[in-house]
This record gives sequence, structure tokens and C-alpha cells, in this order.
Amino acid sequence: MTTMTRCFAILIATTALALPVAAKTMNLAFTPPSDSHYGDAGRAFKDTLETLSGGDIEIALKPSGALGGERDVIEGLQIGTIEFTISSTGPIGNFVPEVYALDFPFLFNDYESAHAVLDGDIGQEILAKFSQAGLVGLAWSENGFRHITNSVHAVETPEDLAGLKIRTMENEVHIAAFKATGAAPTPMSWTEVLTSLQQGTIDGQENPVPIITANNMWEIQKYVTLTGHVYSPAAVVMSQIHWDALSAQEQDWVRTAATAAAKAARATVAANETAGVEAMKAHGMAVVETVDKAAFAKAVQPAYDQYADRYSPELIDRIRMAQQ
Ligand code: EAX
Repeated sequence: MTTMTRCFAILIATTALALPVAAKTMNLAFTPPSDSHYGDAGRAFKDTLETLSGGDIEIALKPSGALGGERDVIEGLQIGTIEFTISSTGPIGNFVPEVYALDFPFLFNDYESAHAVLDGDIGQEILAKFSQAGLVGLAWSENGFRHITNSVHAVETPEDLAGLKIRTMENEVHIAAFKATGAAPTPMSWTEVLTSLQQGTIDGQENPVPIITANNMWEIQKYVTLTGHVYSPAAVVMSQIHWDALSAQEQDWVRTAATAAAKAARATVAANETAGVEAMKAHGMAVVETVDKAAFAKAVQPAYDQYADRYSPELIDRIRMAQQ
């Protein structure tokens, strides 16, 4: 090799070494707006993972259903077109049946109990089941206790739900529960809900306080009843295809980032639970705060009778026992 050629080879080699390695950019999708508990969780995930990886991994946040509804996004993770999501458990039961056990009405006593169950053996066992669906369940984030809104009249008793077209998530336990009250449950992706409410094709929906406030639902819903009828976890989930392509170190960083996301969501929910109700009142919503939860629990009991035996009855019993 001539001297000139050797010098040229060295120049190429050192230049190549100096060039930064192109960062891996991965999408994290969720359906609520950026300014929400999901957005706070997403930013915590992004900041943690980008810091730990020294910028080798970049996270592109995709809020407001930019990549589709929760069910669509889960399917995207399964085929590898999307890397991450923070999703309510509502639709996940269609892919990981054990998750249905978490979405039964009036199953969790309060936030503290829900966190203890999800962060303990029961919750971790269910996360491990995600692998059966080509998914990696990383951590339990939080959506919150769900309440009912509608545009027709105040709902003070279960009987007041009769005939109301209430959007539910694509979750057959929720559909059965609202059908048992005499309402007309209308399952659909979150991405269709606001338009459907504006057009009047549905009368109401049910969601936690921070979803109601993040979407300014007082603009399209007059009434809200604080039933707290379901505790809705959210899961931080990765595509198994993309997980398998990570190094062990990167996988550890991802788990750390997922834990940070869950912590951020829970902090936002806790901060908004009371302030959010005050915001609803300030924007003119009629808020039914005193609710006979026992009456609502009795009204939705048929959903248990119909589905508890199908979806891990022992899990439901364990969740109840763990809260005693
Ligand atoms: O994940 O679909 C729903 O009602 C969910 O609570 C919402 O998308 C947040």
C-alpha cells in the first residue's frame, strides 16, 4: 500500500469513528392529548430513556391517537410497525385475556389498593402474560377511576342510565355492565368519541377525571356522575419484535423508563382528582358527587355473573383478598 493510500485509509477510518452513531428513533403512541397524565408519562419515559442511552435511543411521542386507537396501536406493536404504547387496559383484554380481570366494576377499593395489587405479585404476573400476544408488559401506569358523563340529564341512580347511549371501550365486561343497567352501551375507539358526542350519535361516555378535563369535555357534556365504577390501569407496553432487538443493557434502560412513566402518571392523576372536579364545576358541568355506589355495583352485578368465570376467576378472588 502506498503512503498516500495508507494516509487516505487512516483519514476514512478516523472520520468514521468520529461520526455520531445515528440514534434509534422509536414511537410511543397514546390516545389522550399531550397535555394529560398520559403525556406526562410519555415525557418521563422519553427523558429517562434518552438520558440513560446517551441519546442513542430517541423517543417520538405520538399523542391524541396520531397512530390510531388503542386497539389499532396494540396490533401495530404485534406486527412491529409501532414500538411503544401507553394504553388503558380496556381493549388489551382482547389480546391478553387475563387483563380483563383488572377491568371489572367496583373491584378496586381505592388508588392505594390498586397500586399495591398492580405493583405486587398479581400485577406482575399479568404483565408477564403479555408475552403470549407478542407484547412486552413493562409497567402499570394509570388512567384512573372512571366516571360517567352525558348530555341528556343528571344520572343519580342506575335507573337514570336507562336508554342512554353510553360509549364504552371495546371491552365486553364494560359492555355487559352498562347493558345490565338498561343503558345502550356503544363500544368504539377513543378516537371516535369526541366527534360522536358532538354529532349526538351517542349521549355519553365514561372516563377518569383527567381524561374528562384534558379533553375539555364540558364543551360537549353537561352532566357528570362520580361513580368511580371501574379503576382503569394503563399499561406501558413494547413490541416484542423491537424488544428482542435491544441489548440487555437497553432492555434494562427501557424498564427503568417505564417505571418512571408509571410514577409520573400516578402523580398527575393524584394531583388532578380533586382539582379536575372543581374545573368541571367552574366550566358549568352539573356534577353528581354523592353516589350510591352500592346501588350501581348491584346494577352491574350481571357482568360478573356473565364474565367472572370466563376470565381468571381466581385472579378476581385474589385481587379482592389482597385488599382486605
Ligand atoms: O386511554 O378509550 C378510553 O376511554 C381510554 O380511557 C382513553 O383512551 C385513555
